[in-house]
Amino acid sequence: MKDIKGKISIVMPAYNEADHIVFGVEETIKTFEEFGCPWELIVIDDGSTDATYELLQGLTQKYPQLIIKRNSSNIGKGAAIRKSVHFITGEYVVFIDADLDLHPLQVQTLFDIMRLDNSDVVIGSKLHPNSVVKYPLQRRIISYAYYFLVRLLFNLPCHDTQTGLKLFKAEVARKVFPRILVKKFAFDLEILVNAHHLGYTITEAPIVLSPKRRYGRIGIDSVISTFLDTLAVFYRMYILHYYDRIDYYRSKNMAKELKRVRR
Ligand SMILES: Nc1nc2c(ncn2[C@@H]2O[C@H](COP(=O)(O)OP(=O)(O)OP(=O)(O)O)[C@@H](O)[C@H]2O)c(=O)[nH]1
Ligand SMILES: [Mg+2]
Repeated sequence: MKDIKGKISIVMPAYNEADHIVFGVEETIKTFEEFGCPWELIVIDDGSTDATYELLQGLTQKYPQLIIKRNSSNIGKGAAIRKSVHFITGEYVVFIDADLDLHPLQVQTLFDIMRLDNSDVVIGSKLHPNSVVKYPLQRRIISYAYYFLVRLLFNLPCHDTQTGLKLFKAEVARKVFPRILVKKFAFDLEILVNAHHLGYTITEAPIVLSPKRRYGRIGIDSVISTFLDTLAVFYRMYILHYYDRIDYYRSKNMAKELKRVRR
């Protein structure tokens, strides 16, 4: 990795990825070895019902820096990412999808942009003018519609919040991830809304996206839950001011819990 000093913690959420996980892990490791920087790879298997976990276990002997965490049941990508903050030990945090629709070589571009723009967060964006995105029309329409919704509701300095390749300075991740409440796909938005709210800078990077699956797995239920969760983030940010009073809410919950335990 050019001009970057410090360890990189790569967080790879995985759910029912038996077809892609071995290639995803090995290719990511190979890429970071070639970068020549210190790294750790944390794969979070989120209650997969296929062979994902067994395949991951098979890889741990070969790769000692590979850390596997497993949830006994599926808690959602957002909840899994939130959990990852407890395990990261690097100076930088990279999210990457296990299916490797976005090849890890592109992480170099994200680091270059972080350095040049002095950004705290750099996100891959399907809507960047230099991005190459081989995406079905239906997904493009959903992407644009979501961009307009986010633009209407939030004053974010980015267009596409949902791409599965993101780079954070670790101190930003440690500050922001524990604030996530969204368990499913709108967690990306919740992270960026909070990072922006806390004054961290966010820059977009071009990406090359080549989907492995002919038919995406994101169904109408995910679209609806993302829409509802997005409204919930808006409500918490601008009406409830939850994120500003997070410590107050947490201490209130703790007081309630103490009362319950003492009873
Ligand atoms: N931890 C966790 N990871 C998940 C969950 N659902 C999906 N993922 C992972 O999140 C990443 C993105 O999910 P995908 O299903 O590929 O979503 P997508 O890339 O938008 O859609 P596709 O076109 O189907 O690839 C992959 O690495 C998945 O394994 C989940 O419930 N929990
Ligand atoms: Mg994918």
